[in-house]
Amino acid sequence: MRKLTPVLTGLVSAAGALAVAELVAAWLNPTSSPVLAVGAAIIDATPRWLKEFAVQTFGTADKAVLLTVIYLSLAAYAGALGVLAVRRPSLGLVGVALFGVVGVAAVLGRPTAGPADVLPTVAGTLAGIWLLLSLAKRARDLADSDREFAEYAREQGKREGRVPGQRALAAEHRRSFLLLGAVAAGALVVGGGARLWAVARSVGTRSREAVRLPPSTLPVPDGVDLKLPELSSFYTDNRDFYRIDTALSVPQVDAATWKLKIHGMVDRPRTVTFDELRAMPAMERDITLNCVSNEVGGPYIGTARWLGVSLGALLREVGIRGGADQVVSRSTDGWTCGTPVATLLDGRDAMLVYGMNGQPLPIEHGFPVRVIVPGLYGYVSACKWLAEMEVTTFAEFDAYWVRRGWSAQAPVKTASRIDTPTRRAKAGPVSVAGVAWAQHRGISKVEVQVDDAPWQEARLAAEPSADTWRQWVHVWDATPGSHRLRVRATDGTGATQTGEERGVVPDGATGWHEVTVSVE
Ligand SMILES: Nc1nc2c(c(=O)[nH]1)N[C@H]1C(S)=C(S)[C@@H](COP(=O)(O)O)O[C@H]1N2
Ligand SMILES: [Mo]
Repeated sequence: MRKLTPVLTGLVSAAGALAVAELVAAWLNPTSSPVLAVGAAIIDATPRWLKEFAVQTFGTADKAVLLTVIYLSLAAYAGALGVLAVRRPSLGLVGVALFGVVGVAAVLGRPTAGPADVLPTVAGTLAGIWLLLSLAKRARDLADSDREFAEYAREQGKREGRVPGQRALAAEHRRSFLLLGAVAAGALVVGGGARLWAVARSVGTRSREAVRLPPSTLPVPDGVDLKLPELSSFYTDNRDFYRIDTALSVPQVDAATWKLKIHGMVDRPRTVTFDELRAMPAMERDITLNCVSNEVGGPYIGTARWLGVSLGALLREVGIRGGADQVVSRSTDGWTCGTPVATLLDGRDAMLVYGMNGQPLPIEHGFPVRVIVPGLYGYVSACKWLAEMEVTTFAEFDAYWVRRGWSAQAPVKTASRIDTPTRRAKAGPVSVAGVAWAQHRGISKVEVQVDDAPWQEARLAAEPSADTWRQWVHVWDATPGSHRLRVRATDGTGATQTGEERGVVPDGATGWHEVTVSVE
């Protein structure tokens, strides 16, 4: 145990440093936490293949995995620093300072950083230096005493532990462990408390609680939900709606001070406040949103009732100049996406959204305002925590994911998914059911194939508009044994979903979803 003291010294000092940094960050600005800033910098620097690997391997837990890796690396570094500091305090000091420099660089590298954002890292670094130097001195003194006692015992020819004073030294060791434990526990309470406090008093949470929405005026469409067990419901609950973004800490925006700046190649640049947006004619639509990173059969898709205003109307008001072909949306945390002007103005229900399924837009889904454009993947349209729209050209600007190798143009591809059965079924009639989507073109047909038999047409639920997914069901007379089920959809233009298998890069996966079912 005594041998571990230097390592523990490093670990405990780092925990104390992080706790102080989190506390100052919670009080100042939660996104200025050094760990989150380092994580955000790593996310932005991640090459496409690694991002793909992360999303495919960890799904929406990719952020938790990243934070775990950061904490584990920090722990390894801190443990090594502890060993170093017990031998050479000056090296320990340099090591903590280096940690501080990396933290400050990461924090300042954030697109929204201000000079005050370095304070949490600086405070944490100072606390870390103080803790490491004082705890390491204590550890060194104890180790020195251990050595002296051992030497003395050897000289006197006495057995270890029989030297006068060694009992007191053992007590001293115990006190030292207690001290380390106390600092660690204090760090846990301070750091964890700071995080909870930051979330509870977060600007976004409080601001969102103050938003009142009018009741829905759009009737729930008839016959869109077959209400079959295991089949995705037509509307996706907000808490079940997939979440994909680069934000390690969710941006906290106050609706009261929120502004949308519309500028660039426009005749009448304009700034819109939340109150002004709420005063515009409201528009409510059921629209399906999906992610380009969704594999065939994957979960990154959902349908919600969105409340907001017409984006097309607003863009007509500001007057888009000739030659402009791209609208770049930028979020408060600096993420960007580029949407074709032609798509935004072709009459489809492109929206600035502030309500989702009857509730103010959830913070994770972009509070207070986001964009929704039916028929486009999220990464080229659905900017959350919207701050700015700049009218420009595709030649002039590459948005966040385009710079990382994804297509600038990304209309959604016609696709379909089998929700049930997944693995097993009982012989006899079995409802094979799922969803199909081709937003803004609509779904005209869904077919199911069992093994190598001819494709059979499924029964379609109602479709309120071409902008949502469509449920389907096919009753299959299942016979014992293992069977392969496949699905394919045909969109509103009459084009059938391709069976050619391609990955998600650069503009969305293709191929037929298939499941193998064992029937008993
Ligand atoms: N600010 C911001 N908006 C963003 C993103 C992001 O990383 N940052 N990701 C986009 C992507 S890739 C998708 S698929 C949708 C997902 O929206 P959701 O999380 O509400 O489902 O948001 C889009 N809007
Ligand atoms: Mo996405």
